[in-house]
Amino acid sequence: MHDRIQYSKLLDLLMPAEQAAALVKPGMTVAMSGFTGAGYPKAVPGALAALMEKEQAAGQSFKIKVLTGASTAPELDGVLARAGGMELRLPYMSDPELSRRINDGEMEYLDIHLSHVAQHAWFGFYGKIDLAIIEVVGVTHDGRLIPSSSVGNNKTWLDMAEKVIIEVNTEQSAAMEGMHDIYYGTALPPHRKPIEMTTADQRIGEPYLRVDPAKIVAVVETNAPDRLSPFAPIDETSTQIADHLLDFLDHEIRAGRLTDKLLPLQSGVGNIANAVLAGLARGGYKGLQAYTEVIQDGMLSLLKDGTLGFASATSFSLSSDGIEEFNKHVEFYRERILLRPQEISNHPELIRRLGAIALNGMIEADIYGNVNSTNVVGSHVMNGIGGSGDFARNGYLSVFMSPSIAKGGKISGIVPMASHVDHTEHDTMILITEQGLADLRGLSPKQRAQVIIDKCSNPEYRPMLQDYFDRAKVSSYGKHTPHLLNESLAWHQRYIDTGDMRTAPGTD
Ligand code: 0RQ
Repeated sequence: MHDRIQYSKLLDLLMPAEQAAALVKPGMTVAMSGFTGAGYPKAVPGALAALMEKEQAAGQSFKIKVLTGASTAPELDGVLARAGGMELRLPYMSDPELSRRINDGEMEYLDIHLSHVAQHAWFGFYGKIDLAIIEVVGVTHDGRLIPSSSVGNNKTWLDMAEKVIIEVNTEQSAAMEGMHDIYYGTALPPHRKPIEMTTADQRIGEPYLRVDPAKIVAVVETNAPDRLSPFAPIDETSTQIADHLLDFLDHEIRAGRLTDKLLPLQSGVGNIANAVLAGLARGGYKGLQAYTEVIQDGMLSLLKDGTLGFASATSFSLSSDGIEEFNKHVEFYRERILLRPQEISNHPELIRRLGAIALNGMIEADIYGNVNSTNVVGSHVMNGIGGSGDFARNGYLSVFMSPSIAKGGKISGIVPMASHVDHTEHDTMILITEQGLADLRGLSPKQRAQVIIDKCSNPEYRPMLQDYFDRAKVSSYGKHTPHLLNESLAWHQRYIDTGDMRTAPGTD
C-alpha cells in the first residue's frame, strides 16, 4: 500500500470499509466516483448498505442522496438500491436492481445531461454535498490523487464535498498514471473563459486530481476489478446498421463534406454502438480520432489496428477480454487515450468546435425524427440520456441507430409519435436501422416522415406507418407536422394492452 500512497499523512487514515462507512449519516448527499461501470468505489458502499439494512431492521430509516458520474455497478448502485438506501440518484444508471426500484416508483431518479451534472452541482441545484467517496489508483508524494479508470465528476465532487473518503484500488493498473487530463479552468457565469482546446488529442489540464488533504477523513484499500460489461455478439442486424453508416460516410467524403480523416467520433453505449465501431475497421480508415465519453471494446480494437489514432473520453467500459487486452498493452494505449472530466468530454463548446460525429443508440424514433433514448412506452426508464444529448445537439452530425423492431417484432422502432422525447426532430440528422439510412438534413417534417418510413421502418410496420401518415396529411389540425392525436400513441397503448404493437387481424 505504501507504494500506492506516497503522501504519508494519509497512511494514518487507513481504515476498514466498515469504519469509513460509519461516517455516512442518514439524509446526507454523497457524491461518488464511477462512470459506465469503471472507477467506482468498491468497498465503502457495500459496508454502508449493510449498515443501512441493520438500522432499517431496527426500525430506523437510513437513506441518502447519491450523485455519481454515470452508471456504476452492483457493488454500488446494486447494494444501496437493494438496501432501500437511496432516496434520490442521479444521473445515468444501468443497474437492474436500481432500475427496478426507480421503475416501481420507490425512489427518485434525476436524468441529467452528463455535461450538466458538474455545473448544476456548482450552481447549487443539488444543495450541499456532504461527502465524496472516490476511487483512485494512488496518491502522489505531495497529496495529489492519481485518477482511476474513469474521471467522471470526480474533480467537482472533490472540490465541493465537505469531507472525502478515498478508496485506493490496487487492482487498477498503476500504469494508468499520466493518462488523465484534469482541467481546472472552469468557472461560473459570468466569469467563464473559452476552453482553449482545438484538437481531440490536446492536453489542457494536469494528470492528477487535487484535493484539500484536510477534507480527507478516511482511506480504504481495495483490490477488486471494475464491473465487466459483456457485449452481445455482433449480429447481422448491427452489421447491416454499420454498413449503412459506412456507405453514408463514403458518400459524405465523395460529396466533399468530410475528408478520409472524418471528424472526431463519439460513440454511445450499448451493443449497437459497439458493433458499429467494430464495423468502422472495415471502412479502411486510418488515423481517425475519437472525442467521446466511453471507451468500449470496439474502440480498443480500432486503436490497435490503427483505424483510430487517438481517443479522448472520460471512462472505460470494457468486457473482461477488453480489460485483459488493455492491461497487457497498457503502454500502447496510454499513448493514445486521454481521460478527462465529463464536463470536458461532453462540453457543448468543444463538441461544436471539434465537429464531433455523434453516433448513439435509441429506443425509438417517430416519423418526424424525434428520438426516445430513455423511456420504454413513455414511462419505464431504461438507462438515462447519458451524454447522447450533449453530442446530438452540438455535433457536426447527429446519428441515431436502432434495429427497426424490438422484442421479436412485437415493437416497432419507428412509431407515429415518440412516447418520450430526448432528442427533438431539430437535433436528429441521420436515422439508421438495418433496413436503411434516412438522411434528414435539409428536409421539412413531411419530407422527413416519408424518408423515415421508406428507409428505416420494418416492412411489417411500413404499411401501418404509411396509412397513419397519409390520413394525418388529410385530417391533421395543422398540416406542417401532421398528426392524428387520438391515435398517435395508440401503438404504445396496444403494446401495453396486448403485448404487441401490430394490429390484430380483423381489427382496426
Ligand atoms: O432489451 O436486452 O431486454 O431485449 O432495449 O437494445 O437493441 O441491444 O440496443 O444496447 O444499443 O441500447 C437506447 C438503451 C439502446 C442505449 C439504448 C430494448 C431491447 C433490449 C437494448 P433486452 P439494443 P443498445 C453515451 C451515450 C441512451 C444513453 C446514450 C442507451 C434493450 O443506446 O441507453 O446514448 N442510450 N448515451 O429489446 C422496448 C423499444 C426498444 C426496446 C430496444 N422500442 N421498446 N424495448 N429495446 N428498443 C454513453 C453515456 O452516456 C454513458
